[in-house]
Amino acid sequence: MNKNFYKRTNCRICGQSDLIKILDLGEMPSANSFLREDELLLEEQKFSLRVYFCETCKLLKLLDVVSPEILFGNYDYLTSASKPLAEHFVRMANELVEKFIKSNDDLMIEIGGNDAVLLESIKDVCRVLNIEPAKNIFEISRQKKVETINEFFSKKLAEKILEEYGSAKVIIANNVMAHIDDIKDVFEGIKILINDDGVFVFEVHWVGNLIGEGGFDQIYHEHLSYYSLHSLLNLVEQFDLKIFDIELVPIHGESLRVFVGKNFNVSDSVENFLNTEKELELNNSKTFIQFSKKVEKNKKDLKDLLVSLKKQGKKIVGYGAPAKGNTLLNYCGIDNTILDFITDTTSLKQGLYTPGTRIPIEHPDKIKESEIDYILLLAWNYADAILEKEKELREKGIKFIIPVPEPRVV
Ligand code: JHZ
Ligand code: ZN
Repeated sequence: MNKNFYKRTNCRICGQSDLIKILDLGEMPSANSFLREDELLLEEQKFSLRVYFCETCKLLKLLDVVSPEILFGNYDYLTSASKPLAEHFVRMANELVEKFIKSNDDLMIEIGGNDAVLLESIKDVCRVLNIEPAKNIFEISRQKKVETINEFFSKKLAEKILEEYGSAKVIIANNVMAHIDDIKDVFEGIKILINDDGVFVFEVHWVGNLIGEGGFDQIYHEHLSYYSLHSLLNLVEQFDLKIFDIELVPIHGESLRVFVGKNFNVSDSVENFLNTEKELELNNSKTFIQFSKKVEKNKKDLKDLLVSLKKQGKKIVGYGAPAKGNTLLNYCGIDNTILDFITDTTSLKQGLYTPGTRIPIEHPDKIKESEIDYILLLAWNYADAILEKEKELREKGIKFIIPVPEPRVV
């Protein structure tokens, strides 16, 4: 077996091997493997990006699994670089403290807490522990005086943590549940680490947004699973745990905030949300087949728009270099002949090039210094905040293009 990659043959929730192929986005490099200048002459490693649906447990997913060490061992994504996201996590931390933390000896653990934006904000209220596997990021978390373990979370690690720190009152996992192939091992670990009054709270992008108002560009190798409440119930019920509450939160388009515990009363929100998903037919493969047609049209319309603007001599740049942008750019064939550069607030990304399409990433000031006509908003999930922040550019006549779910010029 290739140690960088393996192809699953069955569903990671229910084991079914008879799966329906929904979409093929072709081969592309992993979305966060930004290139240094000296790497531009080297050939990039590319992996297939194909999406399948399981009729049995209703999970939409990838079967092409790139090794987590390649994807996350070194990671250029910093939570703190996106102000709206950082504010969202600080709010979440306070809400969780209010609801579940009773004493300053209680332990709050975050799985994949990145540069510790969330835990740092409440580190004086209770004991906190970040489990961050990226070698270049866990140090940032420690510098913020947040206790941090530089490992991937697993059942084995949960046993060690229990021994060393005791059980957790709250375990958080934001934007990481989609990334884990052996998701059952994670739930085994959660079960070990929380007591009867402990909660596991996670946020994960909602598949209803992926196929609806959001964009197909959320599909990339890091995102192995595209969860609905339907599929999550099928997963969680295997572990003597219960989803007792669920909310839809306006982050990354729309994400699910899911509350899991052992002995909590189940709120009406669970049944209500299940009904919402039934109305949207998220339990039906036909819905996803229709979505795949929408994706092809999105690609064609966006590429046609950009090519026609280039023919008119317009200068176009990108705004934000999110992981999802690299799915969009690679799948639509938008490279450095169309976008002159992309700006990004993440210091780690500035000076690098986008994987596959090799567009240079610059400091945000570069937009102000350049004569440009259009901005392709790759970080479309922060559209409201960015359009407000960049009022001056728009007043100068520069137009923004929101690329998904269909291109819009604003
Ligand atoms: P953003 C991340 O994906 C990473 P990405 C991860 N794979 C995941 O699961 C999803 O989230 C859900 C920049 N920016 O948050 C900062 C500006 O330049 O949409 C970021 O590089 N100016 C774990 O990477 C990028 O855009 C701005 O004003 O798709 C946004 O990345 C703002 C607000 C952001 O996630
Ligand atoms: Zn399944």
